Amino acid sequence: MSETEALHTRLVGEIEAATDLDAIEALRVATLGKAGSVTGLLKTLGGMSPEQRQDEGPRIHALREAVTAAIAARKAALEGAALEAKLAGEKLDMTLPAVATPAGSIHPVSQVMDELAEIFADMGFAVATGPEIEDDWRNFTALNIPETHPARAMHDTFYFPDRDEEDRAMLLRTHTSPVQIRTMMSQEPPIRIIAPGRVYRSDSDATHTPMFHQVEGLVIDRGIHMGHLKWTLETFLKAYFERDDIVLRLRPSYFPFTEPSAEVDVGYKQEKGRRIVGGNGDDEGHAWMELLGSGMVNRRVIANCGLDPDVWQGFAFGVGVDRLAMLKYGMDDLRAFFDGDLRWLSHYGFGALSVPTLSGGISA
Ligand code: 2NL
Repeated sequence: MSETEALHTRLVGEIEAATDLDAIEALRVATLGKAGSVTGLLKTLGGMSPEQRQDEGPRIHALREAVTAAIAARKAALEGAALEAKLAGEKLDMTLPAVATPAGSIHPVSQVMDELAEIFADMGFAVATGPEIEDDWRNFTALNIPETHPARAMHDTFYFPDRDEEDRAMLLRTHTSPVQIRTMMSQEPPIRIIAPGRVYRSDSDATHTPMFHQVEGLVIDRGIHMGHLKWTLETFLKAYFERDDIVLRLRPSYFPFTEPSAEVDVGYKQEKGRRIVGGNGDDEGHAWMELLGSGMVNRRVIANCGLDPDVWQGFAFGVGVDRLAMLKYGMDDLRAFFDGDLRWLSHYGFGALSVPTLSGGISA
């Protein structure tokens, strides 16, 4: 047996006997490393006579291949064993009952969004979602918000430094309207959707956070008018505030994406320093509070989405989810919504298993 063959037998034996990954790595360095024994043997080939090389060359190359393969095989075996041991140690039977009561709770914003989905589902609305990173065409242009509109200014909108593949400016959506634009462009009317989600505006004080939650609603069909809008909002608010004496007042307003536009006020009264929604705002002790923006979808918006505004009409509305939550559940500071304070969450949070249903109670 040649020296090379003896080395071959010894090295493969040592590799197969290695018991951990550190030992394997040490053997790799000692054999195939820059100053390794196998590397050293390969270097001797250059100084050999052609006959010697023809004789010794295949043996040395076979040695290198065998050592490489043995190291890979032993390494894989050791890694597999380590993973098996780790998995065995971490084994958890998910079918066993919980040993502790879940400590988490449903955030009021999530609860209210679940309530809204349930209420609108009963009126035939689907929930639509879309990306929070949008382009300025879907967020502004399609909605008939002109280039010079103040909402477009850097001051209100978070822009990204880069443009997208279509060379449109990228931004954090300032409202969920682009979700409705996407729906109108991809779905045949009739359309009945609500679009709840996070929106972003460069604004921060006691009543404004740079991220907040909005829900918008959109109906597109033939012959839609403001009567449908008012009935829908009235039915929604009665279900949401869980009382029948909700009185609405529509005031003429202006939004670029609706024409005509109406601001929707709701009657309320002050009780123990807190606003209670309900009753007629013109009655003794009652007042009106602005709650929603709404209107008939502007013909130009319908046309921008590739639909014929002579065939399809619709209404739309938008309302702040955080504000809806505060009004119903009595919080007075918006900023506390996003502090992650466990005391606040355990006080205002909802049980993870209490799902809002119209039959079982919307805020059960
Ligand atoms: C507000 C205003 C509003 C809409 C949102 C909308 C969406 C499309 C087309 C037309 Cl795609 N309109 N959304 C309409 C009116 C008002 O929100 O003050 N929200 C708190």
